[in-house]
Amino acid sequence: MATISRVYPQDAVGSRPIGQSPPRREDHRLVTGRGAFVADIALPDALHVSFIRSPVAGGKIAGCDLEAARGRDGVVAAFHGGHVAHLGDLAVNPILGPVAATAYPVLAHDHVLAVGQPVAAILAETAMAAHDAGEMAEIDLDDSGSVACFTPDDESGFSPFAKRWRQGDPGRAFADADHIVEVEVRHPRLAPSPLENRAIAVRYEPDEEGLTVWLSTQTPHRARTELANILALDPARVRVVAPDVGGAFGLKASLYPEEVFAVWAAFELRRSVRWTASRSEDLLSASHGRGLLTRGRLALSESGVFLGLEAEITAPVGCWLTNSAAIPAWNAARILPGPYNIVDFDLRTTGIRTNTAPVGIYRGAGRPEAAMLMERLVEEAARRMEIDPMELRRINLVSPAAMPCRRTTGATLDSGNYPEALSVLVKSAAYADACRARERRRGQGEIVGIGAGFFVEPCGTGWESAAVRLHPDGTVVVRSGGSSQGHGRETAFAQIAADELGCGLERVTVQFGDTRDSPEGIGALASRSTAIGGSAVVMAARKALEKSGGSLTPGCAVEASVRYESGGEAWGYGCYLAQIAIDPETGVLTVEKMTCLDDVGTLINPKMAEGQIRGGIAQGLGEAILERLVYDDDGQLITGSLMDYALPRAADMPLVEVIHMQTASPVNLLGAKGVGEAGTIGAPAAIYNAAFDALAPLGVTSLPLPLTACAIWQAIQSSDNAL
Ligand code: SMO
Repeated sequence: MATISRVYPQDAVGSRPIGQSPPRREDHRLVTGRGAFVADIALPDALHVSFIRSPVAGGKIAGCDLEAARGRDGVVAAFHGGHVAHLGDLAVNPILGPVAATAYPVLAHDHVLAVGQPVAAILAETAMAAHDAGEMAEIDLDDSGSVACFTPDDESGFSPFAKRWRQGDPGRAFADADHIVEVEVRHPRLAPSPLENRAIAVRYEPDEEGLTVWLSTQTPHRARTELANILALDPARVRVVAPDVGGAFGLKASLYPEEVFAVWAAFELRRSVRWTASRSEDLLSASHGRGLLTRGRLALSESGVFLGLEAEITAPVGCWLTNSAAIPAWNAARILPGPYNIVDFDLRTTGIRTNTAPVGIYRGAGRPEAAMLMERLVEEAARRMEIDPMELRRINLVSPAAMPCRRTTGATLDSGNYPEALSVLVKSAAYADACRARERRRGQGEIVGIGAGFFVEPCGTGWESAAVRLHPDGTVVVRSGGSSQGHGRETAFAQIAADELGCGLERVTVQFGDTRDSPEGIGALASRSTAIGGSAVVMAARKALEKSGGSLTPGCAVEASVRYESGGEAWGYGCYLAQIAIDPETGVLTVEKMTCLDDVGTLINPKMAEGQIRGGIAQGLGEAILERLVYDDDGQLITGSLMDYALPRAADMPLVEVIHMQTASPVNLLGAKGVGEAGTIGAPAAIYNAAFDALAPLGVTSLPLPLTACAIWQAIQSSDNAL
């Protein structure tokens, strides 16, 4: 369905390159089949890897016989855990403090921890030969007596990290409260599902005894550093190239054991090696998202003022810890109480090791969970107290005068006008009319609901690098330490550089993603690319222009390289309104319309921002009504293909209306905030709230996620006022 897009206030767009919506310069190449993804990299003579994976969720490896596999036609080598047991561990970001028990072998050694864990690997001349030979491998697994934990509330779960933040006096807030509401949310475990599966191609470089690694990754420099560490190689001998990346959504932020193996094998065999995951392999062993269990209590005064918040977040991390394993648990807690003015709070967050695929960051990475919990509390309180939920939000939002708003969690809301955003949304969505229409339709027997999600989107701290070179012929080359996961960095960085230099867009070429040619950098994650990566481009352009005496056509090439350090975290925010209808006969939920107000700070390219919002809404809609990875009681993944795991399709999308507001962030040079995750944060909360609103007249008080037809139908049948 169509998208309506407007900028508020309307005169906010000028004629500079920033703020325009030139078409994405990468698109023609990509939609005409001229993209170069990892699988397109030609490596004649490369060996193909096939992994043999654990069929059980726990157990001792009693034997591993690869002789028969080695004897097959085309097979060059076969390895088991013992061959790679000496390799170093994958690094874990200690954002919640030191992480306990992170060890994870590249190939299982001694025991297995989850279904799908790689146990052995075959290398052959073709992918088919490697796969077929894998069938001959004899792995003897003794799974008697193994104890497994699959869900975050499993008592047997081991906790690798935990944290608690208190501010003010939450005990007193709850003692003084006139109303207390409680909410529990079980977030379905999700498959990030980028279009392009994980893929790696490694070329052994005999001259320098080095490796060139084409990797579908969001973080090429980190991958290079980690690979060098794990293999005990000089980083100068490892070059990582992220070519076109077909989506990532957090799944490609961390390095995987399969990828480490491919690189090790190339070095060991002194031959090129490649591996492309199948969709089922990704569903089984790439990192999952969400799966958290969140509980919250909100204390309110007689008039609806929020007095205090308690929250308990439990996050499954899976059988091994990805680099970003602690991020969802961190974000889901530290973002609370989101856009609301609550001084007294007590927030606890805990990671739980589970015998499943790893759970890591997935577009939103804790932000959707925080927004969902907070917004469910808000609308539950509104229903209980019979206050309009928008009015309840209005009286509790942090005011612009209170910014920057610092919290003991380390979060600092930098800027924005939340109350104005709410009022713009209420007007744009014709909220009062929508409420009247809802009553009218209810009178005619329809099940319809309206729900909102007000959210914040922190978009990263730290640094990014950039280099800008001015050529005598007036052309400009921008090199960024950031990278692209398909989200239009070539276009946005070109606009930013052209704007700063005062030149035409067509003069600017943008390069990134190659550790040999790009300055050391962070990458494409955490909604940080524009705010931090873009500000680095501004700074480098300014410096280059200074160096050239202000001339865009210097006598010789002039280059400036910078490492830009962000002055803090920029917080995007928005409010989404979902209007839904439920078929009383079947329970099928239809999102009829989604109205979105987003403040992403300075808008670089409104069309691309809208694309991010729309794509995020599609994924958020999947999270709310369709998607769930399911393990059975033995730890078998029973949603192992896209026949069993329901991704949203074009026909599931509602009419989307996007309204852009722009409050420049004071913490970076561009005044930009993130937008990459907005849709995945606002949409699920709004849809879930709308479902409760729709079903409240029937007496439904609890609804599982996702809101499948089956789940809703059952809720209707078991409600007090069943039809
Ligand atoms: S979930 Mo993101 O790629 O930081």
